[in-house]
Amino acid sequence: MNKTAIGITITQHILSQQRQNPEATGAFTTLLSELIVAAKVISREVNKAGLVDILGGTGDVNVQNEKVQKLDLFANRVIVERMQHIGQLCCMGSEEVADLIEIPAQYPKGQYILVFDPLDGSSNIDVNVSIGTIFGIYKRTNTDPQAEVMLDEVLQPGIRQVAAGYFIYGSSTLMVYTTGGGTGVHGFTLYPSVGEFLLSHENIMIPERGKIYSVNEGNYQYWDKKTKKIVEYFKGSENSLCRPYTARYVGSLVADFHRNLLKGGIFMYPADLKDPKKPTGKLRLMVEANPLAMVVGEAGGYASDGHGPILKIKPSELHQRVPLYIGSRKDVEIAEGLISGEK
Ligand code: FBP
Repeated sequence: MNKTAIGITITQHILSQQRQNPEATGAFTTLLSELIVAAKVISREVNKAGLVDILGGTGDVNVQNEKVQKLDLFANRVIVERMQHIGQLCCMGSEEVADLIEIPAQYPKGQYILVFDPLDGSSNIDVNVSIGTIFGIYKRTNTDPQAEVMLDEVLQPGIRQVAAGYFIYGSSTLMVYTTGGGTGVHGFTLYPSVGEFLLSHENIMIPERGKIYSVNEGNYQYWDKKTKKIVEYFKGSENSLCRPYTARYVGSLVADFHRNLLKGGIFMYPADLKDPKKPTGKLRLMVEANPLAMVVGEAGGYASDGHGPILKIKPSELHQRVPLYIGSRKDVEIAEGLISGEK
């Protein structure tokens, strides 16, 4: 790909990927390009969050029974408003909205399904810690574009995603995405004065084994024996490193995941008994685990619920939660082995 005076832009990159796919119609390019516009708007708002009345909560709780932050709502609204009119989607699913988001009748519909977490790490918004947007894209299973979208069409296993990725709003704004199938995982950094995402991390591959473990040990007492054994494995010396892994935990999934993607390591949000109503952990399968599982898989890593691949789970509901072990393949396989008792 020809490098221009400012480097390789995300649009250039998406178009070059499109040219490699003979069936491509440009629909996917339009979809991704509009999502990027939404992320730029969110990034601008996040960057000035401390200056305007956008910090703090709305006083409402969302479908997850969690406090809604003002920026959550803003991000959700921006994505829905940007994406609903492009004519490439048949519906959307958001962490912030209980049911499927339909495409208003006045707009044309398309063959893609977008699921997203508009602002991940919302508990970190007020304290200026990196937060992000996570997304996964599927194709409809029903070939009749006019047919009404049924929830079951959206509840596809993560392996069916045609693309996935995330934006991080941190020291700089970054986009990382993949279209799978060996096309690789690529990172782009927003160049503020140009307002364009430029290729900064090409073909990201995660180290096979890491030196970092990320988990909220504050939940230790709510874990079962096997889960405690996993964390003790990484923080002890009887492991592949013969010394403790380094503990790092930001509390924003995108930030913890991204660090480990570049440096190697394992992020864990195990099942816990903290909230008997949520025995399967905190993180959402469709809008958090699946997109990151596609990214890490394409980068040579692995994502498991402790018993098997996240990407193979058939979702039973839109806001289903799963235990998540994700990152360097050998580290996640260790965790899986300790849970299944093979280790
Ligand atoms: P949301 O902010 O999108 O609800 O995401 C959940 C999350 O904030 C993740 O980003 C993070 O990994 C996790 O929850 C932190 O949970 P805890 O505070 O229990 O460690």
